[in-house]
Amino acid sequence: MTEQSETQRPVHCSGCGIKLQAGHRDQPGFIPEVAYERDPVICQRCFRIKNYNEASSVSVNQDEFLRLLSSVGEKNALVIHIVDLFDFEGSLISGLQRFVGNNPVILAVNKCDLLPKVTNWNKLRNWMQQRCKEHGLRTAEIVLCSAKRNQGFDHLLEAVTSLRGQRDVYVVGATNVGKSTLINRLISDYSDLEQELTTSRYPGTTLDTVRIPLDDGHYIIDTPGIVYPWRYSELVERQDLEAVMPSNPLKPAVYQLNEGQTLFFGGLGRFDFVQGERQSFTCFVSGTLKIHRTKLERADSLYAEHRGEMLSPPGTDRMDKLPQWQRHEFRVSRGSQTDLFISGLGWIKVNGTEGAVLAIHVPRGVKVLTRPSLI
Ligand SMILES: Nc1nc2c(ncn2[C@@H]2O[C@H](COP(=O)(O)OP(=O)(O)OP(=O)(O)O)[C@@H](O)[C@H]2O)c(=O)[nH]1
Ligand SMILES: [Mg+2]
Repeated sequence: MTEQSETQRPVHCSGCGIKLQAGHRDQPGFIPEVAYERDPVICQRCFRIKNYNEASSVSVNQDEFLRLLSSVGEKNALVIHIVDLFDFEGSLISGLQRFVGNNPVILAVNKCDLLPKVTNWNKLRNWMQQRCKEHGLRTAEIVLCSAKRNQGFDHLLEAVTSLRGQRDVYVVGATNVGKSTLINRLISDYSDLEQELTTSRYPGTTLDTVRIPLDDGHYIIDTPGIVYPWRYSELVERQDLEAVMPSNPLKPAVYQLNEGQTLFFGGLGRFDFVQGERQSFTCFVSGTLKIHRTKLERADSLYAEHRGEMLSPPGTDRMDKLPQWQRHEFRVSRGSQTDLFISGLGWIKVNGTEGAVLAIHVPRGVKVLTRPSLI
């Protein structure tokens, strides 16, 4: 350590990027005086997340974040855009191209460990390419990876090395997609840096940009996640997050249904097979979420009677915090393989038969769409 750095205190938390302050215990960035002695220097919130897995939410100013994103376009930068494979359409930054200008973009599709082991990865990559094209996103490379299980990192590093040149690397994405986990993985496996970014299973962990120096004088930059209100993970209370976000590989649940049957996903959503020939539907949702089958004609009364109890989560004390349900109706064409996608909750794979009519009920505001089947 140099003499100068011994007397100079860090200004920002090395875990989450927030500006440090020792004056107000109840405000973001608080650090007790004595904790400045520790190495690395982190705020009290990060200390608690790291040591006690404690949740504490702070809202990040979204305007500031959009300003940061816009400024990337004016810099000479390599952009790694991380999306969550489980919530692809919910976590993709639409319009990213507008922000990044001519800078190259690597799309890192994270949490691949959540898909069944038998997945056809080449097909998946083509699928991603198609979706990027539809969203007008030009990618220099698409990498399928898992920051948690250390998969796909050789490919990612190769892409970063060949595209970086004399550039800083910006890591951007929605909240909770694994930006900080992925950077930690990169710096622990491929450099001697001791720094560790704070990660947690709750969205909104990183609060400001964190600049991590690389060997050549450039930086890799972690950023706070963008809050997209249409993702179920932003909507549910923390106690219910586990039920929506899978932590183990998805086990597809197949249901043979006749028309006039309904599936409830706990008390979080509902799927109606309104009309069509008997067929199978495959549900890809967190294994901790109970699926309950009933008759469509009974569904409304069942929900009214049992929400918060048999149909939970959310429990009785939390269900009124979610917006009213809205019904979305879909028709799928014959022979098509379609997913009914619910942002942050999962999807239902449908093999289209003539004239099938389907409906999804979820709280107003949650993004629901159809897409060609992911797998
Ligand atoms: N299953 C799985 N979970 C992951 C993976 N990568 C990260 N996670 C989990 O996702 C959660 C969020 O990770 P973070 O690294 O904090 O995400 P972030 O994008 O930095 O989040 P913010 O700072 O809130 O924007 C944590 O619970 C991680 O363990 C992965 O590859 N697979
Ligand atoms: Mg983070």
